[in-house]
This record gives sequence, C-alpha cells and structure tokens, in this order.
Amino acid sequence: MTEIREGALAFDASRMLIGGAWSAASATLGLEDPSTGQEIARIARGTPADIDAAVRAARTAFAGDWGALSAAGRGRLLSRLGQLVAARAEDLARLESRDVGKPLAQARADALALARYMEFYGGAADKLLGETIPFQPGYTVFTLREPHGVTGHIVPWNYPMQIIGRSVGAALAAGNACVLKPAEEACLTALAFAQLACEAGFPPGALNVVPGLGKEAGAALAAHGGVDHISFTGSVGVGARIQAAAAANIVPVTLELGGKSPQLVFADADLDAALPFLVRPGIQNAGQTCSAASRILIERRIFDDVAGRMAEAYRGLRIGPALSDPDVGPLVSARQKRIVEGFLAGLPEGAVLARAPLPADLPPGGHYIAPALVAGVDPADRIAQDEVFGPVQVLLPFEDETEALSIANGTEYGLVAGIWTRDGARQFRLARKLRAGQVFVNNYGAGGGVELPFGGVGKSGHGREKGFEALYGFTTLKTVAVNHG
Ligand code: TXE
Repeated sequence: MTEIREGALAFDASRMLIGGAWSAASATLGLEDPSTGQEIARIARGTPADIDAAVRAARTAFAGDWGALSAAGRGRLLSRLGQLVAARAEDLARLESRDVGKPLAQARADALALARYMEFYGGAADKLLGETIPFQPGYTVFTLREPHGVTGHIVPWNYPMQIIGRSVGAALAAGNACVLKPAEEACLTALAFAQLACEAGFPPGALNVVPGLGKEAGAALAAHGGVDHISFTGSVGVGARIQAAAAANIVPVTLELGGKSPQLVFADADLDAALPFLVRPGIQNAGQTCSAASRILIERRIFDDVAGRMAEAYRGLRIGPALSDPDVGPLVSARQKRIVEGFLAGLPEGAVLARAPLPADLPPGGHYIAPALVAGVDPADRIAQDEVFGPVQVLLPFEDETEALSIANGTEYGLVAGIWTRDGARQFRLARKLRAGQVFVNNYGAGGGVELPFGGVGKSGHGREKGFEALYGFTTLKTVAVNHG
C-alpha cells in the first residue's frame, strides 16, 4: 500500500483499476522522483493475468453499460471528467512534476491540456458522422462510424497526461472501452486520472489501468487476442514489436514514435521572434519530447548570429529540481542520463558550442545534465541523425533552400518541421516538400493545440492522434446498402 497525497488528490499508488475496482497487484515496483533519486511510491507490477482481467472487463463494459450509452452521453461524461481535471489541475501538475521530473510550469500546461482534451473530445463525441452514398435506384447506402471495441493504450513517461488525453480521450469519445498501460517510470497521473474518471461516473470497465513493466504487462496487452486496436507512443524498437504483435491478431495500430525534427531558419526570418521557438522546444521537458526541435538548420550567412544568440540563451538556462520550476529539470532516470551522456561522449573535440551551467547545490541523487548546443558536425553524424532524447540541439548550416530541404529530409524520421522565413512562396513550397507529419511556419508547435492532428511518417510512426482526425483512427467504417426497390 502506498498512499499518495497531493492537495485534494489521495489514492493508493500500488493498485490497478480493473472493471471499476481498485485491485492489489501480486508484486510492486519502486517509483523514483528523478529530481532526488528517492523512491516516492510503490506501484503495481501488473501481470499478463491482470491484463487479461482488464481486457475482459473492458469487453464486458463495451457489451454492457458503456456500449449502451448514447454518443451524447459519452460526451457528457468526458466533459464532466474534463471539469474535474481542471479543478485539480494544480494537484495533477505537482504530481506529474514529482513523478517525471518535469518543471512545474510545464506540468501545469500538461494538466490543462488534459482537461482541454476531455473538453474537446467530450464535445466531439456526438459529431462523428457517417455519409450517404449515391448508388443505384432502389438502394439507400450509408456509412456508420463504429468503435473498434476494446482499445489498448501503451504510453510513455515523458508526457503522461498529454498522451493519455489525446489517446484515451479520443478512444472513449468514439465509444471504445480502454485498457491503459502507463510507463513504469511515471504512472501517478494515470492513476489519478482514472480515479477522477470513476468520480465523473464512467461505468465500470470503460477505462482500466494496469501499470507494470513493458516486457510483461505491455507485451501482454499488445499480444492479447481480445484487443481490437493498439495505440502506442514510445521507442521505434518497441513500436516495431507492437506492430508485429498486432499483425498476429490482424488489428490496427497507431504508432507515435521518435523524431529528429528540424527547424529551418532563413536569412529573411524575424530572428527576435524565432529565438524562443528555437531554444524552448529543444530543452522543454529536458529534451525528452518526441517533437523536440533537435536540429536547427541555419542559412550560412546568419549562422554565427543565430548560433551566438542560442549559445547566450543556453548559458542563461536555470537547471534545478522540478518543483522549483526551473527551465530544465532532471532526466527521467539514470538510464536516460547514460543514453544522453553516451551521445555527448562520442562527439569530436570542440563540437560543444555552449552548455548551460549546472548549479553546485543540486540534489545528489537527481539525474541532471547540462543542456548542450552542438555545432560543427556533419548532418550524417550520429548526433544529427539519431534521437538523443535529452537537452541537446545540433546546429547545421545550409547554403540555400535545396540544401536545407535535403538536410531536413535526410533522416529516417518525419515527425515535425519548422520554417522561419518571411517569403510567402517559400513557406508554401517548403511546407509541401518537408517530410513530416506536421509543419509549422513562423512558429513551432502552435501552442500544442489539441485540435491539431499529430503523427509521423517514416520511423516516426503512422496514424494520427489529436484533433478530430483521431476519432477516425479509433473507429471502423461500416457500409450499409439497403435494397428497397
Ligand atoms: O521507451 P519504450 P523508453 C524514445 C526515446 C527514448 C527511447 C527509450 O528515444 O530514449 O525511446 O525510452 C512500454 N511491449 N521514446 O525505454 O521502452 C513501456 O513500459 C509492450 C520516444 O522509455 O518504448 C512504456 O509504457 N510495451 C517517445 C512504453 O512502452 C512495452 C517516448 C514506452 O517505453 C515493451 C518515450 C514491450 N516489449 C521514449 N517495452 C515519444 N515518441 O515521445 C516497453 N514497453
């Protein structure tokens, strides 16, 4: 038993939500505060049997009370859940901050995004329309958007609230019953969210949460024959395994994997406006963001100017424990820190242009790393090709638009791209030619708007989450042809 208290939130972190009941697990795992390295809770180590029970509970809900609700009824429940999340946003933010090591202001934005996802998908639930199709005389043909049934959601530790909001929110709005497997590194807000869903009045089994290890609970969920759709956010390697497991059951998957997202800065850009958008998406959540702007491509004649401004911004970054609301908190784990340090250790002499200062009084057990700005490397080098998932940005010069495009499109990934230019024709030209699931012109991320469909191409994955588009992925289309001739 581990009692977690944060403001008005209080729950036993070692339990799982299965079929509306908070069950004890046969074993537990330690959950660490990345800011201090201290254990903050024991969480359930869900087993394949627990996953099986959760999938069965979801199926029962889908065939029963949850499946019988009208679309408007589902929407009302989601809206009510959104209000509960909004009312506890500060508590949820503090919980996320402790669990993920995320600076408090960033965790607050995530909590508000979770509320906003519930509001958006609550409003969208009864607006998912089919169509009528002109056909032969004597026929009426129409389509129905139907839920898959039971959906599995395997989420990572970097943005638990945001990812649960966009994936579980859309799946529930479309009428699916969900089984959620949060990450072993961070799952407190998933449990708090589930508690609020119970409070909002969701029928038992509509949402089930089974924490546990990826290779145990996660693998069991991906391979379960009773799951009709899998939504996964995480690494490319595990994504490939999820897709293979789903292939064995012939079920669709949505994969949101990594990225090596570029921003292209042209000499005619408004640099004052661009600067915060160049730095922030590189160091936000200590760079542990799938859409991190990890490559900054700069037109050669302004390279030194932009590099100098970014270096200055890096030297001013405040690093500290997450709840002290620094610019950059710790990495999530000792393992993640080792991965990032491994990348930096492999750099040629002099490639680090600037590093943020690490304060001397950081808690000794925390997983802190000084953000690093890298330059003078080749676009084909590992640091410019692979996802680092830490506060490291690579600066690369280009001569002209053709070279910029070739560097930008020259990785296996295709998640996000940013363009900074005042030239309107170039904006449209590049927006079409960049290989990415989303392109931002003279901004980066558009404030994370929940309305904007999100997903990747290439090794960044496939399928779309967020926005109305996500609802299509969480439904299957039925065509009905009535012969009344
Ligand atoms: O990811 P994993 P990790 C990338 C990033 C990072 C790397 C490793 O580059 O450095 O992945 O991070 C569950 N079957 N991203 O190890 O292992 C696991 O329990 C089923 C990018 O944390 O992919 C967790 O819930 N599930 C990314 C989730 O998968 C399994 C976010 C993610 O863990 C499983 C995170 C298995 N065999 C990491 N193995 C993004 N796109 O934002 C693990 N899991």
